[in-house]
Amino acid sequence: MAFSEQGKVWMNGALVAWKDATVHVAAHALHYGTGIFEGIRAYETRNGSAIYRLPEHMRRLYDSCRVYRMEPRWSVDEMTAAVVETVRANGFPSCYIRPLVYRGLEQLGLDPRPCPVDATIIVWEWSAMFGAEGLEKGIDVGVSSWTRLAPNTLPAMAKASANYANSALIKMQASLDGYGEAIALDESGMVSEGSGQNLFLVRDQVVYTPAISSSILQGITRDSVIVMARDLGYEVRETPIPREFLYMADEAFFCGTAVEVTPVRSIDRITIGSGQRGPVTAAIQQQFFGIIKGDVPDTHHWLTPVPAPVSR
Ligand code: PPE
Repeated sequence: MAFSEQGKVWMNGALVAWKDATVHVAAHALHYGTGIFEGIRAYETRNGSAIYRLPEHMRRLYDSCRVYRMEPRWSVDEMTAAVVETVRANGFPSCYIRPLVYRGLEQLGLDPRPCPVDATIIVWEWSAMFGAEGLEKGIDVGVSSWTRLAPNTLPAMAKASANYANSALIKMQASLDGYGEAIALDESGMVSEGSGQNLFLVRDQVVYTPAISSSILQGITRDSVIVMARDLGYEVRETPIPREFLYMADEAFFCGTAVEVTPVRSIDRITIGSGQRGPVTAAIQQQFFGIIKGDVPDTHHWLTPVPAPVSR
C-alpha cells in the first residue's frame, strides 16, 4: 500500500491537502488510544465506483463512539456524506476508506471528556491484502499465544484504536513465526478471530463462525458471508468453537474489509482439508467478488454509488 501525497483528507468538516492533515503531539488519542475508527472499501463496479456497506460501517462507528462516551460534532448522515465526498474528491475508482473519530487536543490525563471529539477521513489505494495468490491459494496461519481482549476489559464490539495494540502483538508474532496471519483465542480458550478479520470454518457442508460472545468484532463482511452462505443454501452456525475444531475443518477462511474473503490453507502447519481453497470458500468468494464488481446483482443493497470524480 502507498499513500498519495496529492490526496485530500477530510478533517473536522473540510477537505484539506494531505500534508496539512496533522494532529498535535499532545492529542489525547495519541497517548491513550482514545480513537474509534472504521475500515471501508470503495470498489470499481461495472456501473461506476461504489462503497461497500457504507450505512452499516457508519452505524458501527457511532455505536463504538457511544461506548466511549464520544459524541461526534457531525450527524451520521453528515459523516456518511463526508465519506462519499472524500472518495469523490480523491478520484480513486477503488480505495480503502478510514474514518477516525478521536479525542484531540485539550489536556492529558485519563479522563478524556475535556478533550474535543475530532474526526477525520483518509482514503488510499489498498489492493488485496495477501495478493491475488492469497485469495486463490490461501494463507498459512498459526494460533497466537496472545489472547484476544477479555470480556469487560476492552470492549471487543467497539472498534476502538486501543484494541489494536492487542492486534499488533498478534500480527507481529504471526509474521515473525513465518505465518501470514494468526488466529487468537478468547479468554476461555475458544476460537475468537484474527488480528483484524473474522474466521469461518466449514465441516460437512455446514458453515461455522465464532459467536459474538467470543470477543470478536462483529464484522460487516462476516455478516455478508453469513447472508451469502445462507443464500447459497448452506446452514450457518454462530457458536463457540473449541480450538481443536480448527484442525478438523474441511475448509477455513478469513473475512474482513481489508482481507475480503481469504482462504486459510494451514493452521499451526496442519493442512486444512486438501490444502487448497475449498468449494464452499470458492462459492462465497464468487458471490462476494461478483457483487463488488457489479457482475452479481446487489440484491441486498450493499453498494452506495459514488458520483463521478471531480477533476483534479
Ligand atoms: N475483526 C477485527 C479485529 C477487525 O479489525 C476487523 C476489521 C474485522 C474483524 C472484520 O470486520 P469488517 O471489516 O467489518 O468485516 N479490520 C479492519 C482493519 C484491518 C487492518 O489491517 O487495518 C479492516 O479490515 O478494514
